[in-house]
Amino acid sequence: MKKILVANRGEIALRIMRTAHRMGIQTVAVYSEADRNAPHVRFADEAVLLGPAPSAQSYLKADKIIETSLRLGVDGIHPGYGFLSENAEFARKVAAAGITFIGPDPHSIEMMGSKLAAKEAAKKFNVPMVPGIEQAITDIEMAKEIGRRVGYPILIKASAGGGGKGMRIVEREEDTKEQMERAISEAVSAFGDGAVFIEKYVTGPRHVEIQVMGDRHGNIVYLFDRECSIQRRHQKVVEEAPCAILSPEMRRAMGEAAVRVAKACDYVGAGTVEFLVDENRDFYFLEMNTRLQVEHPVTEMITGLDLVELQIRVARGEQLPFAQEDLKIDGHALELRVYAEDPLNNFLPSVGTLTKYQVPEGPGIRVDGGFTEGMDVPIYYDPMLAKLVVHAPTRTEAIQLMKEAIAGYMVEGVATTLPFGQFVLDHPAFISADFTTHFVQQYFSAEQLIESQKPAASIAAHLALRLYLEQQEQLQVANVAPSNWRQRAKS
Ligand code: MV4
Repeated sequence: MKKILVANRGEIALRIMRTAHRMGIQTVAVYSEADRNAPHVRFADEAVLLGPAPSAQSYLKADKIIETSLRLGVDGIHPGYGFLSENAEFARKVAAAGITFIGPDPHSIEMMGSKLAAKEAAKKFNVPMVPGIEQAITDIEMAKEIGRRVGYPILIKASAGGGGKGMRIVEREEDTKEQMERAISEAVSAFGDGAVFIEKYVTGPRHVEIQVMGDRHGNIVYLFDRECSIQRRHQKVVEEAPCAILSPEMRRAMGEAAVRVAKACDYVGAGTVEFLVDENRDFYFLEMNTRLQVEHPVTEMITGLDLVELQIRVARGEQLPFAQEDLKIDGHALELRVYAEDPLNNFLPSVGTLTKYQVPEGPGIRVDGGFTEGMDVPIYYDPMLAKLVVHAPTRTEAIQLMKEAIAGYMVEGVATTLPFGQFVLDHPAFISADFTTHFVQQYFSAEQLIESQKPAASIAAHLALRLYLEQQEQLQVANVAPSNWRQRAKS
C-alpha cells in the first residue's frame, strides 16, 4: 500500500495520516469548502476539494471519493469514524473499484448494522443477551406477552437503529400498544425500516465495550475494555481504559465473548463490541460498531499499540503481529472529549473563533486535535475540538494528571466542556468508580458546576487580588523613587 486517501476530516483524519506517514505511505486528504485551510488538508501530501460545506455535498460523496482515488492512484481508503465508515454500500463500491477498504468486509458491516441480525448471530455463538427477543415484532399482544415474561420496564429498539437512536422505554403493560406504534412509525421514518424488537430495560447499567482486532488469517484478539458510561444524551464525554470494576475473570469472559461476536460476522480489522453491565455485574451484548472509535486512544495507551497501524497492516493482508497471550494492560488511561459546547447553557454548540488556543503537553499527555489558534469552529460538523488523553500507572494518578492537563489547556473565544470534565473528575462517584450511564443526569446541572467551581474561583480571586496589591506596591515604589511629585501634589 503506497497511497491512502482518508475520507474524513478533523482530528481523526490527521491522526490516521500521521500513522500512514510514519509507515512511509503517501496521504491524500479530501475536504469541503469550509475546511480549505484545515490542518488535515495541510498535513496531507495531496488534497482534493469535494464540494460545499454540508456533509451531504462533501464528505458523504461516495462516488466522488472513489473517482478521486482512482485518478490519484490511491490503493487504500480509510473512512475514519462517522460519515461513510459504516456504509456497507461504500465499502462494496471501494472494493469493486479495486481499492482496499481499510475496515471490515461489507457483509460484516451489514450484519452488525442490523441489530436483529447481530443478535441472532451472537446468540448462536453463545454470547449473553438481555432477556427479550431476537425477531422483529409488530403484534401488540405478543409484545405484552414478552413484557410479562421478562418484566417491565421493557425497551423497544429499532433494528436499524443503534447508538441509542430509535429506543422507547415502556414502563407499564397498558402503555405497550401506544409505544409500539410510535416506535414502529419512528423507525420507518428515520431508517426506512420498521423492524423493532424488545428487551428487558436494564435500569442502572454501565456501558463497557471491548476493542477487537482481526486479520485475514482467522486470528481475532481482544484489546481489553473501555468504560464509557459517562455520557450525555448518547454522546460520550469521559472514557477510560481499563474499566475500573472488572475482575480479571470478568475481563477475560467479556473479551472472549467479544471475540465470538467478531467471529460470528467474520470480522477483519478494528471493531468494538458493546456490552451493558448490570448491578449484579452480569454482562449482556448490545451491538457491535464496525469502525475505529473516537475513544480508541485510551486502548492504545494501555496496550502500547497503534490501532491505525494495525488496521493498515491487516488490510494489506498481514497477520496480526501478536497473539492474545502476548497482550497485557499497562496502567490506566482517561480521555476527555473537549467540545465547543457550553456546559452552563445546556451544552449548546459554542461557535466562534479560537482567539487563544494552547493545548497542554508533558509526559503521559496526548492531545488528538484538529484545531489551531485563530481557526473558526465550523457549524457544519461535530463540534469536538480535541480529545485530551492521559496515561499513568494507576487510575488515581491518571485522574490527577487529567486535572493538571485540563488546567493547562487554554481556550478563549468559545465555551468548552473542559469545566464539565473537571466536574466529573472531582465527583466522588467518579473517583470511587461507582457510577452508571445515568451519571450526568443524576449529578450534573449548571448550578452544580458553578458550585463546584467556587473553591477554585475563590483561590483565583485571592491570587488576583494579591497580585494586584503587589503590583500596586511596586507602582508606588516606582513612582516614589524617581520623583515624588504625586506626594507633593497631594500635600
Ligand atoms: C439498553 C439500555 C438498557 N437496557 N438496552 C443506548 C445505546 C445503545 N447502544 C443501546 N443503549 C441502551 N440499551 C437495554 N436492554 C440502556 C441503553 C442506554 C445506554 C447504553 C450505553 C451507554 C449509554 C446509554 C444511555 C442510555 C441508554
